[in-house]
Formats: sequence, C-alpha cells, structure tokens
Amino acid sequence: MCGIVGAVSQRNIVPILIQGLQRLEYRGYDSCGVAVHQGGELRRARSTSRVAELNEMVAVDGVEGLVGIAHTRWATHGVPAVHNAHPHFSHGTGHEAKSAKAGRIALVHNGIIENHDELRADLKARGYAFTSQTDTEVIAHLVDSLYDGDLFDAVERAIAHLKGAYAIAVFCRDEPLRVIGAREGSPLVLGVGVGENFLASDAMALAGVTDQIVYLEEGDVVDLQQGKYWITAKGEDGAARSRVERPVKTVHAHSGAAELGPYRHYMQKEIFEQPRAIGDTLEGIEGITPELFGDGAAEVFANVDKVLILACGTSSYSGMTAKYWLESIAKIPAQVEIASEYRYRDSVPDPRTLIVTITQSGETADTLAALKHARSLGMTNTLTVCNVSTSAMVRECKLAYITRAGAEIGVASTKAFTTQLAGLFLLTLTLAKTRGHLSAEQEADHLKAMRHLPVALQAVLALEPQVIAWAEDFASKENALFLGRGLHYPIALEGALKLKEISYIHAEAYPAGELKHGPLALVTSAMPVVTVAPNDALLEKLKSNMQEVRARGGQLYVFADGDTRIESDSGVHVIRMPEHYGALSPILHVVPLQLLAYHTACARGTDVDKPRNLAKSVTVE
Ligand code: HGA
Repeated sequence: MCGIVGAVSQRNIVPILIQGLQRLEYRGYDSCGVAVHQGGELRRARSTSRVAELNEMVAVDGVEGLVGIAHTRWATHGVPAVHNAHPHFSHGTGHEAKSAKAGRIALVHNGIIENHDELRADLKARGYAFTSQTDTEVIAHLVDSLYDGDLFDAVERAIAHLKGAYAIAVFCRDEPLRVIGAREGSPLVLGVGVGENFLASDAMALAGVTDQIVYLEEGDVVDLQQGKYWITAKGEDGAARSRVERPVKTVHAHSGAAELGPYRHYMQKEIFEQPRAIGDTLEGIEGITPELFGDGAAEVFANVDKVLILACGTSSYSGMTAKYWLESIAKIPAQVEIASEYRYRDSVPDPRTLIVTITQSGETADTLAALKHARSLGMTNTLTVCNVSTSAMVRECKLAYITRAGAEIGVASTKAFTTQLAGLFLLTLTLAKTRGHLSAEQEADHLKAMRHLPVALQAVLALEPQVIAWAEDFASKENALFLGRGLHYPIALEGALKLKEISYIHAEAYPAGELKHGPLALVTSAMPVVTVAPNDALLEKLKSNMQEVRARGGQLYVFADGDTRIESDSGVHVIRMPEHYGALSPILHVVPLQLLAYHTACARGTDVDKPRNLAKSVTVE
C-alpha cells in the first residue's frame, strides 16, 4: 500500500526520502515520486518504475532540498501512471503568481477521500485545473484554496471538508521550511531528529535516521519545522482543535531490507523461517497464564463468555482455525467475521464478548474500523494477535499477543499466518484453563507439542523436492480445487488463497462434504484436487469424498499424515507428512501448501514477492 516519507532538515533530504521509500517498498506499489522545495519553487520527479529508477532520476535532474515529501503509490483512484503518481501539486486560480506551472502546494496521501467527486466539482467551478484522476489531487487544491499565508491553518481547515481516510504530508512554495502532516484512518508517525523532523507511514522507513517516534493519533495535525514541531488534536464532540503533547517513544525499527541469503524470493525465505518464527513466538512460555496477553487479562477473560474474531484475508483463515480450537478445547462459542463485512452490517452485540482482531501489520484499515465498530456497540474487551508491537491495533486493544515472525516482506503471508496460529492456540489454552477445561496433564501435553513445533516444521520443509515435482504439474493448469474437513478446511482455504495470489491460477477451497452440493460439477481429468488429509476423526469421510473425485476422473494431490493409510495410485498422488500432529496439525499442514503455491508461481514466472494488483499492509478500505 501507499507509503509516505517527509522531512524538514538542515541538509539535503532527498537521499533520506529515497531510502525511506525503499524501506516501504515491501508494502507493494505501482508508482513513486518525490517533491522538494528548491530555488523558491516546487520540484518533483515521478516514475511508474521502481524507487531505484526514481533515485537515478533525481540524481540526473539535480533534485535536492532541505524540505520534501515522497511517496510510493498503490492506486485506488486512477490508473497507475506518472500523471496520477504522487506528489500532487495544486494548479489553479491565479494564486501561482511566481510560477503558474509548478503550483503552490505539494501533497502526498495514503487513503481514500470518499467525497472527492463533490470536492472536485466545487474546486473546478472555482477555476482549479485537474491533471490526474486521483482523489488525492482534490486535497492539494483544497489546501491551496484555503491557504492564506499559514499552511498549518489551511490544512486544519481542509481536513474538516474531507470524508474518508487519509494520512497526508504537505508543503508549500511560500513557506520553505515547513511540512504539515495529518492523519485520520491511515497510519502516520512523526520522527523527531536533532534540528530536523520527519514523517513516515511506518517507523521502519526512518530506521537509521531517528529512533524517536511519535505515533500520531486519529485526527492529529502536526507542524514540522527544522528544530521544533507541534501537534493539534481534534476536539471531542465538536469542540475546537487544541495543542496536545504526544509521547515520544524510542523504537528500534528494523530497516526491513532483510537479506535474501540463499533464497530466490522473500516468500521462500519466509516459508523457511517458520521454525525460527514459531520458536521465537513461543519463547519463554513455561505455563499457560492470562498474563501472556498483557496486564489485566485475567479480569477480561473472566468477563467474557463468547469470542468474536475480526480479520481479513489470510488472518481470517487463522481466525477460522481458532474457532475450531476454541469451541472444541476451550468450550467457548466463537464466531469469525470478515472485518469489511462486520463493520457495515447490523449485528447483535453482547458486552460479554471477547473481540479478537488478527492482523499482521496492525494497520489493516478494515480490521481497525471493525474493532472501532465493535467498541461502539459496547464490546470493550478487546485483544489482538498482531506482528507489530508499535502498530495502531496494538495501541487500540486492551490485550495483545505479539507474534515474533519478524518483518514479512513477501506480499503473500506465510510466517505471519503460522505464528498467528501459535498465538491463537495459546489463547485457546488460556481460555480453556480459565474456564476449567484444561487439566494440568493436558496443559503439559499441549506445551510439549508446541515446543516440538520448530523441529516438526523443519521435517515438513524437507518435503520441498516432492512438492516441486507437483508444482510442475500445476504450472500448466488454470483451475484447482482444495478440500479439507474440520480444522483443515481453513487450511484448504489458505492453500487456495496462496495459489491464486501468486500464481494467478483460479483456486477454490471447499469443506470436502460440500463437494457433491455443487463443485463436483467442475471435476474433470484437467482439474487437480488438493486434499488435506490428516489422520483425524474425519479421515474416513474425507476418503469417501476423494472417491467421488476419482470416480469423475479428477486428479488427487493428497497431503496425508505419517499414519494415514492412503496410497499413491493412478490419479492419486500422495505426499506423506512425517508425523501426525494432533490439534496443532493446521500449523504443519499449511506449509506444503505454501510451498506448492510458491513453486507453481516460480514455474509460471510470476513476480512472487509482489503479485500483480496486491499490496502488503492494506491501509485503505
Ligand atoms: N487514493 C490514492 C491513494 C491510494 C492509497 O492510499 N493506496 O494505499 C490514490 O489512488 O492515489
């Protein structure tokens, strides 16, 4: 998703802006740009290529300055093209006495302005000329139209007209040493330096520049100058805006520019990091106690008797897996909702619900909005399973389980998913214990199985050569079906999602019992059917479903457990997992599905780490 970097300094900030963009590249983008205040004018460079090319452009064109903003764009409004790339300049109505061409206001934006049509019509009527199809350009013109010598004031007044979500960074030709930032619904941090200050979508963009970070809150506007900054917050219930102090935190952000090492792609590296990621996520856990989720967890858990999980994409599948665990092990009713649906539908709230949000980045716009919606309905017992301890989601929830997957660069989530599952299993055990459904012996057995996970994952990763052989078959297909039952139905969903995301093969997952209610009509000899077949209570039922596929000529690709008696045969391909993993089986069974998607995508030559049309932290609705 879009990334923002901005700076006011006493040195040329272009290298810092470019470096910041490079650190945000992993989020996914289709174009990029930078603008500076130079020689009394606004100057910019924009490209639909990589940030590396932008870097060459600014070097060739001699773009430099003490003040500037930069952006990686993931298009929501208007095609990916140079004229739609940010920064946008205001062009308009005679304000530009100095240079009609360059404009007066430069602005970058992350988010979506929902009333952009209305604002555009109004601004056009007042003489503003638009050069892009973006919703962003209206904000540049709007700020220009309200500018009366004080950019901070103009931005404060402009945001009062905006509906939707935004993080913006703005500077003005007529105030050379000032950048203004504002946020509502999209992330933005302030980096405090010595004699210089910065803005960024994520503290990671400022790694090595400053570790002094202020997390701006919803509705904040910040004024950055060389040696000072201040922030105003929106007033409650229509009260006027007022100055606020926000805590400055020392944040040791990783640069994110992790080395690939021996791997071809970040996704492959991240698949192979799972033993380490799970080990780190579970490190130091000696016993099951509410405090694993933060102070006050015991009280929260005592006050709930159902669970509502809110998440999107892959995280929703870890949530679905957790639902099976929560109901069977902790005996607590659990429901999973896609965040973007929940936030807009009428539902029946119950204050004795534990709201569990799951998000890798902690900045997922839909999940944050769903959390706020749940709270507005009176459900204030909130917990997140999240990979970024400094994220908005962790700050917003009462309780948190921070997974220690480390920075995930590949857009298709892998290690974030399995570490979420580990965190959710711990939550299950904790609720089971607090509700009297976990004996000391069961606790010890589960902990032993969890400690075994890194070793078990290593053994599963060793299956890679067998999966590569299957991937060669899959590379020529355009459709695939994935089947699972019970706990492994969400794993089938995740396997299908991985395949479609990165190889662009149309893949669908079904609970295997549903096959005869429709999808069986699709099965022919050209249809590979991937089956997740652990040796659990549903195995015999699953075997019948597999017969139904074979009887129609479908090609079965079965991931079976060590002790599952399913043999390879004509039209039945079997990869045998080294062991049977009991309740933790989903964490192991998803790994060969990740590898299958990865190697199929490689065989098809797609851009594995940056699949088309997709982005990492999904900070827009
Ligand atoms: N709506 C803007 C910004 C999009 C965005 O924030 N993506 O993550 C545009 O389309 O340019």
